[in-house]
Amino acid sequence: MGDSLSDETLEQTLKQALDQAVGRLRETVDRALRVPYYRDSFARAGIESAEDIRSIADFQRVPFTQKEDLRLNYPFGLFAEPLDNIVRLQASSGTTGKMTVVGYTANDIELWATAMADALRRGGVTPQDIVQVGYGYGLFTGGLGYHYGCEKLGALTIPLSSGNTERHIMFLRDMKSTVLACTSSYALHIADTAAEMGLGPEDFCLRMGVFGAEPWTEAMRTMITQRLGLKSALDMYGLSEIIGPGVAMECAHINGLHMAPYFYPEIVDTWGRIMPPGTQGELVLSSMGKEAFPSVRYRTKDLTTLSYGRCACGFCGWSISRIAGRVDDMLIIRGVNVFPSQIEEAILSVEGIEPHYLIVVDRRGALDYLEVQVEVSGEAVDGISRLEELQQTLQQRIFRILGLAARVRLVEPLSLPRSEGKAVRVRDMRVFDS
Ligand code: DLL
Repeated sequence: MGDSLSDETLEQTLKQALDQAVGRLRETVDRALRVPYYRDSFARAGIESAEDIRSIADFQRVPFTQKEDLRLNYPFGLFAEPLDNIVRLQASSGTTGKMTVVGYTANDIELWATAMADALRRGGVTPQDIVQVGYGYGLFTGGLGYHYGCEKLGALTIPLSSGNTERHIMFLRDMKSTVLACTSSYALHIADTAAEMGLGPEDFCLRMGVFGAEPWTEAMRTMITQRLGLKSALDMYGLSEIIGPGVAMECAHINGLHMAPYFYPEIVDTWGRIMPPGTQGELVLSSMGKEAFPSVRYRTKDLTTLSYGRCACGFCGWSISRIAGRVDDMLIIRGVNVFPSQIEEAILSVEGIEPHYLIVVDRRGALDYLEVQVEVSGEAVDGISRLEELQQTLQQRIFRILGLAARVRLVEPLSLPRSEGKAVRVRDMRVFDS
């Protein structure tokens, strides 16, 4: 991060921040100790009371929490408040297993709205803005998380939710929305559908997009910015197990995603060892100040790097880089580690190919087989030689990035499924022995 403080001052600021964090993490541990499951697991690590946490090093002895712990304690086993004090439940879809449920007290809802409002304000959203929320409202934290944050900020908030793309476009035009909040893949779908309806940026008043809930690349940022005529497209990160959106967000200077002061970040390697700043690893998050569902060293499975510093926007604290992917998104194909974002990078570097793609992995005999299905742009459909050229170019780019041969299958425009929420980019048909 750009840092206008001298190294010495920064070091002092970091030391103060860590001292403060220890006190607040001690409170989190104290709260977690109300929960029998945490009490048992902490005891096994030799932590009997919050008084055992006197330094960050002490805190690093606290056992990690994983998604599996939430599942084992489904639905309310990790709540640190009686249900009487819980005013809201949210849940994360159970695409990879049983649903996980999280709870909020009235204070937690307030903290969440404050984190969201602060993040959006830093990104440049103002009370004069009209924010069109295209995240699903319901158990998913996206819709309601944005809703409360935008209202707290004083912006006019339109709870359109996801789906009904034509209505989204009508609202963009008629309500003159200035900010669009949704997943990056849905933003692109809105832009494409608008173009099919003969509408473009000149018909809208959009100036900003706040996208997140799924990984997206810099090239995708450029493409969405152009297609929707935005001045800025910022990245918002969060997860339901921690609170929802609002954990970290880019500011207008695009200088990493600044972490809200209610969360303490660590980066670890596969074995849970703490990694030094700047090294890519798995983000581990703990909450500071949350009541109903204290998060204690939660392993997010998200890959990023961490830095501490001051930004030109005035923020001073921890920032993470864009999420590179998830530990469990990583495909191992013929021994090579592949992240879908690397394939997206290759796709977006070829003109004439659209960022609508599906990665299909299968096994033929003993060998893994990688196919990338990708849509060509309308203009590129004419001419077999042009199509062959596109196919070869993309194959070469993928090979250059991954060192792996992929079969590229060009498909008709609009033939791959569109997503209104998180895009599904991978179909892994291999059967693994467990
Ligand atoms: O996706 C919360 C959210 C809503 C964030 C709206 C941003 C905007 P979950 O459904 O629990 O919560 O999914 C959390 O989504 O662990 C990441 O893998 C991924 N994710 C979220 N934001 C980003 C992002 C919401 N900006 C999981 N970049 C997380 C990359 C993201 N991945």
